Amino acid sequence: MGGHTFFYQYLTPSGVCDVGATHASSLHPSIGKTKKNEMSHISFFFRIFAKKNTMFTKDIYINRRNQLRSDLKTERKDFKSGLILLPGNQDVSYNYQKNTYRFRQDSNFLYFFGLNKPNFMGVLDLDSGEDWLFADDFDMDDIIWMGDMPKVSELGASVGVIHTAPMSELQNMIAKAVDEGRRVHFCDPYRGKTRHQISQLIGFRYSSLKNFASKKLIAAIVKQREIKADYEIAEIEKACDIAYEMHTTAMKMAKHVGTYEYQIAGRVEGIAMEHGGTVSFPVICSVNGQTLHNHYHGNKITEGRMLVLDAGAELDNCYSSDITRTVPVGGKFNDRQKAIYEIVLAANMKAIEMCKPGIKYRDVHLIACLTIAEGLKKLGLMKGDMLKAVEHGAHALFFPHGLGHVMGLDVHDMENLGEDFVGYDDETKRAKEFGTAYLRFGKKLKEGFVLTVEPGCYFIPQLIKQWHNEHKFSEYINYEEVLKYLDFGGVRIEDDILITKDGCRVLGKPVPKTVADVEALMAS
Ligand SMILES: [Mn+2]
Repeated sequence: MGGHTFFYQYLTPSGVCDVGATHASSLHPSIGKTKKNEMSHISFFFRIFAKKNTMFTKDIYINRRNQLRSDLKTERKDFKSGLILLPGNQDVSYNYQKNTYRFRQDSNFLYFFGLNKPNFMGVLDLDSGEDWLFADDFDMDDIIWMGDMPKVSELGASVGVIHTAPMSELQNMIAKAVDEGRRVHFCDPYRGKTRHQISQLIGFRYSSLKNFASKKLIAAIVKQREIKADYEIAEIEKACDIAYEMHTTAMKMAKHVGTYEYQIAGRVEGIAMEHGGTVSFPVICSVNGQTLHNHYHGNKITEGRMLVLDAGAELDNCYSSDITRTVPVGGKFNDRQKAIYEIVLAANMKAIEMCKPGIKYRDVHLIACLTIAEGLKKLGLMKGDMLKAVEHGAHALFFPHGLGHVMGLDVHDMENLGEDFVGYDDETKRAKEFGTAYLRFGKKLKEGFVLTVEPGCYFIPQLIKQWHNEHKFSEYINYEEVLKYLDFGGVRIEDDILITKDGCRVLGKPVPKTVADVEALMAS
């Protein structure tokens, strides 16, 4: 295996000729339908097997850049002049320099410049209104190892950028701007290489760079990216349909006692890759679902356990999905499993029912918490006034995370810009209580938001024992009963939804989630 092998897949053999075709597929009639059960098999297969495309038409990128520039220029005095720096990602080494991880483009760069290749830098000039792309053309060595790449000028033209130049000239442009007293605006980078690159270019110290990052730029980007256009929703829905295949395949495999988790995880990841992309985050596949992000896949699945699979697809253009299902190993829920599962399912469905523009997602989260608490009270695991229990955070023993997050080009969309800039605003501040403090997104919903709804119920032995020893919330928690569930594991049920004009709809082909539907699929 050569060091450059991973690179091949990012070079479209037809180069820029692919550009634009996606737009046609986005006109498919599945767009605009409001009920998930209207989703026909025909549209599902159309989306799954439609020709894969990497980019939108160049007008989309031109408009996105112009919108960002004009939003900032009209609303912000300090953006009347200067440069906006939008760095693309570089390759990252795995175990030695030339053996790199699969390349992942920066999502801001992808959103505004569309090119899914390493070593590009985008600049928006606020004074001249020009857009610039800086990158180096391939030399013969690059061509021998990695194949040909269209000229940077051709790639620029494919996304509506007329001004392109070698990377070395970026330094001159920045130096000139700094000399003229014009500001260079950027978002705080999350990768060391990019942090180093920007520090060098502007002349700030690496360690203090974040103090100079622009919060106003971040706010403007969030405002633009959080509302998904129809053609973006079509892409996200393709990713959801791939997740349908991943999850239903895993469910059928989980019927077979004695299978190893890694066999299921491997198949699931393979399905994502079969569709030209990859997984949107490392697969969570475990019979120890009480560990929220369990990436250990070495267990044999056994009767009496439940398998949590939290997995989604990322398309070749990086739009993603994120779905979770929990199924009984062997294919039949026992009574105890069914009881806990039904509580989480009720929370999932009630939350989805509530989602519409104008409602705060934190309120939806709290209703999901209440649904879980009331269900557990019926089972004898909690006691007392459940409204007060949720207010005080007692439910967090069982549901210690947030209800969901926004999703798009990133599975946790724009999280690199800072979770609080994305999920909270002046009106809704992050809560401080254990559990609700982990809610990534709490602000008011708007039409065009895409987010996950993922309640769960977990029995984390260490946490239960700690709270029990401290007699924590003993007025709300019946520890004697809870201690009988230390061997249970956890249940999470997650769907991806789009906020519509007056409600919401679940994206993608519905993955079975009622007890009857899950058992029927596992028996098939
Ligand atoms: Mn999620």
